Amino acid sequence: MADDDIILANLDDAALVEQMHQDLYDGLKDEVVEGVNILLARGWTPYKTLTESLVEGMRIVGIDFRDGILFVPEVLLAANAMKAGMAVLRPLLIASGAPRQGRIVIGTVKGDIHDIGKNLVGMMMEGAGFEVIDLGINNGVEKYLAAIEEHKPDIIGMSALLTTTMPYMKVVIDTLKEKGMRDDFIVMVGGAPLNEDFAKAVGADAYGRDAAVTVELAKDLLMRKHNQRMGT
Ligand code: B1M
Repeated sequence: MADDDIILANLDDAALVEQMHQDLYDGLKDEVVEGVNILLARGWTPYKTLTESLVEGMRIVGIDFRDGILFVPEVLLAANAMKAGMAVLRPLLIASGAPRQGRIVIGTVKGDIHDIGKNLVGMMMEGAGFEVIDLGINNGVEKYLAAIEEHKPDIIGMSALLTTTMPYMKVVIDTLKEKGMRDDFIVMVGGAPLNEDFAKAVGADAYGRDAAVTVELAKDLLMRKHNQRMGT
């Protein structure tokens, strides 16, 4: 049967999720949105829907991109389909009524235009009660400095998806050190090619493996900083 003939609502959960991975792979935005809505209507939580249908679908796209089976135009379509699905989930993820936490300035670093993971982190942080100032993509150090000046954040978050752009995180952190500002902020870094060791090596306070971990770490670090200030 052609994909056009598949009625998503008639599939059971497992088959629907598998079909959504295929639709994401094929960049079929409307179908991905429809699938997200069906899962939500069946009682799936926004987070489960996000991770099992969209994030997993993009992981599969990433493998074929790496192996030269998919190319940039196809991956862009897949990314747009993912973003359309995320747009449905966003209000649900951020409307948690969580108590107010701190403020984070987050952006993808200079030379890098990947923003899906950074956007996900932003959404989950908002859902956990953080105020999120999103700088978007391709941010040079001057953009971080201007945002720090304007928004006085508690946390600075940086995202990088390329091995060629991740070293730029050190440029930002070194600049904060030079200006004597490093210890005024919690600095968190994340993105697929990073790890704990890299985060330590560049002088960040924490590495966020995924959005959920990042939220927990942020809350924890903020609490510790608060306790330090209170001298407890
Ligand atoms: Co790009 N790309 N891409 N790409 N792309 C990768 C990253 C790559 C690994 C693909 C591959 O080869 N397997 C590869 C990098 C290889 C390397 O550096 N070693 C790659 C390449 C090579 C490129 C280009 C150079 C391709 C080219 O032009 N020839 C080019 C670079 C453009 C540039 O940035 N200058 C490019 C372009 C693109 C598209 C534009 C087509 C598109 C981006 C669209 C967009 O973002 N709007 C794209 C995509 C979609 C990918 C893959 C397939 C998927 C990335 C993604 O969205 N993942 C990716 C393959 C992969 O990562 N396996 C790939 C889903 C997302 C939910 O996960 O971003 O890891 P992730 O975020 C997670 C965590 O990492 C963490 O939490 C998130 C949520 O759980 N996290 C943070 C992320 N940021 C955080 C920040 C934090 C905390 C946690 O701050 C505190």
